[in-house]
Amino acid sequence: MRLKSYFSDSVEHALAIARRELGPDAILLNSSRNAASNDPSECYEVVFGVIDEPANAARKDSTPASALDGIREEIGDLARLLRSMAKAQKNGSDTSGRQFWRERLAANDFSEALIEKLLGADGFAGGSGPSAVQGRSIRDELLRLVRQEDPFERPDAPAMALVGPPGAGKTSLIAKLAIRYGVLPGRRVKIIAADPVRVGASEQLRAYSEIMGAAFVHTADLHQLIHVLKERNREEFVLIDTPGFGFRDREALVEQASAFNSLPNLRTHLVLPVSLCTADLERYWQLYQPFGFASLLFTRLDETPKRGGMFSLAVQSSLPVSHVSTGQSIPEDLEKVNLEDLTKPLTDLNERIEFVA
Ligand SMILES: Nc1nc2c(ncn2[C@@H]2O[C@H](COP(=O)(O)OP(=O)(O)O)[C@@H](O)[C@H]2O)c(=O)[nH]1
Ligand SMILES: [Mg+2]
Repeated sequence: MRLKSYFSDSVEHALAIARRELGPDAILLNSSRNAASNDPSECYEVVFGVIDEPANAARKDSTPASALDGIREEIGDLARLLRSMAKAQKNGSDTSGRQFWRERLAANDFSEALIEKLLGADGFAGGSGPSAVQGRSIRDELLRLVRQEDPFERPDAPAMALVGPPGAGKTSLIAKLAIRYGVLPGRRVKIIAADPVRVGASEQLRAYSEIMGAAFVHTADLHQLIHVLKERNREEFVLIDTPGFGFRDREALVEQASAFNSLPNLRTHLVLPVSLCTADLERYWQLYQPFGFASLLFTRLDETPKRGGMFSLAVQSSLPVSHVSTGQSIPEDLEKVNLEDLTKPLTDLNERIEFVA
C-alpha cells in the first residue's frame, strides 16, 4: 500500500482533490492540521492509503526470501484487510461505520479532538456499516456536550459587551440585539462604544442608535465606562461594542480584558465567524483567553454549511452558545442558537450535505 498526502486550506477541499485523483478505492487514513506549515493554503493534511495491484507491488530485490517471509505474510494480511475495507466502502457499507462518520465530521471541519470524543462515546456502537443509531449517538453526544443559553433575555441582565476579531459582526449584532431585546419589548436601550483608540469608528453605531431611539455613549477609558455604568438605570438594556483585536493587538486586548473583568456588572461575550476554519477559530479563542466569557455568538452562518468549528470551539471552551447571525439584515438575521436543528443534518444518515463546490 502506498501512502499519499494532500494539503489544502480545508479538510474537505483536500478530500475532494484526493478523491478526484485517487478514485473511490483510496482509504482515508488520517486528516489533521498541518503543523509543519504556516501557509494557509496548506492548513490541513489528509493522508490516503492506495492499494497497489500485486504486479506493481512485486519486489525486485534479491534478499533471501526466508528473512522476509514473516514480514511479507503480515503485509499480505494487511493488504487483504485494506482491500476488503476499500471494497466495502465502494459498496457504500464501511466495515465499522466509524470511518464514514470520521470522514463526514472531518469534511464539516470538526476538530480531531471532538471527532475522537464523539466516536469514542459510550453510546457509539460499532457494527457493520454506518447506521442511523450511530448518527443518533453522535447527535446525543453533541447535545450533551454543548449548552445553549440566552443570557440577554433576563430583564435584570447586566451590561453586555461583545468582543471578537475585526469584521466578525460585533457592531451588527449589537444593533440586532438592541432591537430584539430592547426596542421591541419596549425597554430603554443604551449603547456604549468602548473604543479607546478610534473615536470616529463608532459613527455607524451612533447612527443605528439614533434610528432605534437608543441612547449612545462613546467611552475612551475604564473610568468613563465605570461612570456610565454607574449611572445606569436598572431597567435599561445596555450593550457595549468594542474594537476588533487581531493578533498584533495583544497588548490592547489584555488591557481591555482586565478592565472588563474588573467590572462586576458587566458580562462579556465572544463573537466569531463560522467562515473561519476550526484551527483559526481556535487561534482566536487562545488570543481572547484574557477575557472571562459568558457565552459565544457565531456569525456568517449564511456563508458556509460547515458547523464543525462552532461545535468544536463550544466543546473546547465549555461555554454556552447563545445566538447565531445568519446574514447582514438588521434585525432579521439573528437567531437564538437551536442545537437540535444544527445537529440534525450532520448526523442524519439520509441527509446529503455538499461541502465541496
Ligand atoms: N454574510 C454575513 N455578513 C455579516 C454577518 N454579520 C455581519 N456581517 C457583515 O460583516 C461586515 C462587518 O460587520 P461588523 O458588524 O461591522 O463587524 P465588526 O467589525 O465585528 O463590528 C458588515 O458588512 C456586516 O454587514 C453575517 O452573519 N453574515
Ligand atoms: Mg465594529
